[in-house]
Amino acid sequence: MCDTNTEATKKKVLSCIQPSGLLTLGNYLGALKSWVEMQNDFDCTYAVADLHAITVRQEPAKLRSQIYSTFAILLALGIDPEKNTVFIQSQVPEHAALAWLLSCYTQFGEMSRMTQFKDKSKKHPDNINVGLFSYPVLMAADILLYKSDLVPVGDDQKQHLEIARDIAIRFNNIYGDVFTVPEAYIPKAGARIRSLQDSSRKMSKSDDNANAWVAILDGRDDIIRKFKRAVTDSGSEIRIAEDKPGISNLITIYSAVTGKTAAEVEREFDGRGYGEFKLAVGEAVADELAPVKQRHDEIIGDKKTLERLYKAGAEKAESVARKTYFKAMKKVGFVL
Ligand code: AQP
Repeated sequence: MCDTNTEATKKKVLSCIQPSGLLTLGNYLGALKSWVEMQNDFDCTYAVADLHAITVRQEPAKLRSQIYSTFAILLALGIDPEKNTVFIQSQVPEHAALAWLLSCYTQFGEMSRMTQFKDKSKKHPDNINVGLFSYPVLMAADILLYKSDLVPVGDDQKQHLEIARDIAIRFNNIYGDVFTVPEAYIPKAGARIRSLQDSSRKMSKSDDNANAWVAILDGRDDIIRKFKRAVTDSGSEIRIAEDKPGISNLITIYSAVTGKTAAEVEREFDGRGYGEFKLAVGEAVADELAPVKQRHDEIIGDKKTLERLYKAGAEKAESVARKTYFKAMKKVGFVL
């Protein structure tokens, strides 16, 4: 990326991750690895999106531990809390407050078109709550509070970023230049990782089948066992192909972890069987994740430092968020 960037001219990036389960290899390869890289080129704000996580019912003790753990993983990966703003969303009340304001500038019709709401409603038919429906407005608040220029998005989030842009433009058209209109950013690294048990689905931390995903904090034996059990396809050749979604997924993972291209991986395993390949992928993933787990465990073990860091992160975030929120409130006509 551009090395003429100075601190003052660096573009602002906002990215969030939900503590709705144990973070997976999918979260790591698809998002977190590029978060680490982005901190060198951008002014980054990273949040543990715990408010978003309760659109699906969470067990309180588990949620709390997942929030701590997610925050600790960000630090364990090498995201620098001094250089960036790293915080827990619910500790900055302006997120929920701005979301209410923005929801009054969002049309029911445009929200009804969100495909993720339709998908998640099908997944949780007994809990189709209003928060699940208005989730993109909270996401718009997350983005707009920090005057974010860029938001890294995968395919599943493009529609939500569009809504954030539409809301910002609509608000600015009424009240003047209040919000920065964000752009989508497609990070260089960003593999889409599929479930190890059903290659038609993405690897998801909320998947009930624990063999379908690898947690960043899984131990070596568990990781290798899950890869040994991964579904593969008919035939025995190790190559990327549409009719080989299981093996293609494993090649994607192996190449993301080792830095080898898919063609190099195919050559390396030419003539060797699925069993040997699955073991190699498991070992490579275990090697990659082991230091992250070790560092995470150290951070989690030092509660005082952890607390100091997330409180400092929230203060830093709020000092920016408050300004944007008050500006919007004032424009609308509230008494401050
Ligand atoms: N399988 C994946 N492959 C690549 N990237 C992925 N991401 C998630 N799964 C994969 C990326 O991780 C970032 C954070 O995601 P999130 O936690 O905010 O929500 P999500 O996309 O809904 O992730 P999950 O694991 O599927 O969570 P649940 O099961 O709670 O819905 C995003 O950048 C996402 O693209």
